[in-house]
Formats: sequence, structure tokens, C-alpha cells
Amino acid sequence: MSKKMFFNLLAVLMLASLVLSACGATAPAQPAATKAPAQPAAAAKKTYADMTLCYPQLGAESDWRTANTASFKATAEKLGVKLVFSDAQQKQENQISAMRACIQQGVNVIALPPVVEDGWDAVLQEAKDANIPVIIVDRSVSADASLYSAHIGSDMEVEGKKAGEEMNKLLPNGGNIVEISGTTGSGAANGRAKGFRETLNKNIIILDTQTGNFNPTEAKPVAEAFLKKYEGKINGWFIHNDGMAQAVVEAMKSAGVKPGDQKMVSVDGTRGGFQMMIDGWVQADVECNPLLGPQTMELALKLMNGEPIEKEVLTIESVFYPDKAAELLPTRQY
Ligand code: GYE
Repeated sequence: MSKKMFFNLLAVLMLASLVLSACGATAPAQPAATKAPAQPAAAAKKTYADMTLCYPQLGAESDWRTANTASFKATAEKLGVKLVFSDAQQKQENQISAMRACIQQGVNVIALPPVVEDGWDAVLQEAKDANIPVIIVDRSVSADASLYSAHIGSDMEVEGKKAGEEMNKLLPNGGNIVEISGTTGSGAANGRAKGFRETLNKNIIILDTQTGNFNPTEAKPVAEAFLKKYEGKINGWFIHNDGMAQAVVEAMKSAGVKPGDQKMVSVDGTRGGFQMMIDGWVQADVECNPLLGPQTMELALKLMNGEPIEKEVLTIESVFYPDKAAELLPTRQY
């Protein structure tokens, strides 16, 4: 072989090996033996993208409720959860029909904020029979705990106790008070009324109690009637939410009552509540957190994946006072 032929052959061989190795690197075909074994379909973990969550909201009666709805909608949007949302306008029968429609549709999980405590057994049983887990959100139900998977929300009795302690501090020598409560038969109104009475000092007399249905429009005439009927007698007010407390303030202004003349303890800790503290009308606002969307969806995903969950998830809450109200108001999310 001539020198020239030898070098030509060498060049051809080198080129060929380069081409071969390049082909090898991109060749899709792998020997069957080295292939990763296919995952069995059943073991694949569900993600938020697989979730259809039913949220039959109870109504739109307060700023708390508006913030709660916004929390569910924004969290679903962020996580890619399909949310089946409805507004029952504070009627239990509407919530029950919405739940039945969700069961029919075959949603993955139902999160139920029950308007009242009683009367859920039948529909909860229907969800259970359809293998659709139910998370009770916000208020409680009286149904047997075997009919739902978990409850996420506030301890309403504890909130009532905190309100009672605040009233005791505000009226150290006792006095007469009135109460405007939330929706009759709701876990929120029942719990707050009970806890409040358990803590209230014996020298503080509840002159009267009426429902305002957690709604300012319904609370206003109640406040006006109390101011008229108990003129000169009222030392304090326990109001079950900030929206109704705002209605009381309106009624007090019309009646010529000055801020602080009659002490007021409210619940929720909304921006409206903070403003009333800044303006001197409310002396203590018991926090109730409506931002339950993230926790609920996290729990719903665990249920879809058959992971262990806690049956009772209570929200950690505090009490707000006028001294920090101006500083905190800009940081409030609802
Ligand atoms: O306090 C009130 C709302 O159930 C905790 O409902 C909730 C209550 C809240 O209308 O503002």
C-alpha cells in the first residue's frame, strides 16, 4: 500500500467511526433489557390538574364570605383545579341541590360550607354512596362524623369565649349588653353564642338577643329597635360579625350615640372592622380567617391520593385591638 492510500484509508475509517458514534448517541432504539419498567397506572399520583372540586358556597352575606369565595377562586386558578362554584343565597335547599348536581356530575371532592348545622345527613350519605369525599369548610354540621372526611375552619365556641373575655375587660364593674347574632341554626352563631355565655361575668346581663343573619341590611333594624327599647340602659354590644357591627354604628350615629359610649365587641377582623376600631366604635375584634382555599385544596388532593389526613383542622386566630388597628389595616387582605 502506498503512503497516500494508507492515509486515505485511515481518513475514511476515522470518519466512519465518527458517524457511527454520533448515530449511536441519538439512536432512539434501546435494547429492550435496559428499558425502565412501565409504572402501573394505579400508582400514578393525582395532581391538582386532575381535580374537579365542588364548592357550593352558602351566600354572599358579608365581607368575610366575599373573601372566602375569592380565596377558593384564586387558589383554584393558581393550582389549575377545576372549581364547580355556586351561590346558595343562604338557603340550605339551594346548597343541597348544588351538592346533588355535583354528585351527578361525578366531581372528585365536595367542600361544603354549611349554612346551618342540621339537616345534612341524607345528602352526605348520597355523596358517600357515590364515593365522593366531603370536606366540611368553615361552619360545622351536626351530622355523624362518619358521613364526611374532615372539617377545616374556626372553632366558633373559642371565638365566643374570646368575645366574652373582651366584654369582661371592657365592663369590669358589670353592666347591660345586647347581642346581634348570626344566622339562626348556623354553627358560627351557635358556637359564638355558647362560648360567649360560658365566659361572660355574672354581673353582665344580656338584655336582649336577636339575629341579624350575618347581614348588615337585616341587622340595621334590629340595632335601631334595641337603641329605642333600651335607651339609656345599654353599656355594651356583642355583634357576631363586622358587617352587622357596621350597621350598628350607622344606627348609633342616627341615635346620637358617640364612639365608645357603648362598648362593642365584634368578630371577623375585616377591613371594615379595623376602620371601626380606628374610629373608636369597636374596642375588640375577634379574628375569623376566611382564607381557607389553599388548605382545603391541599386536603382534597390528599383524599384523592388516599393519603392520611387530619379529621379536624382548626384555623389559628387572635384578637385585634384599636391600638394596632391603624398600623395593621394596610396589611389586611379582606
Ligand atoms: O363570621 C360571617 C359570615 O361562617 C365564620 O359567616 C363564618 C361567618 C362569618 O357571614 O361574617
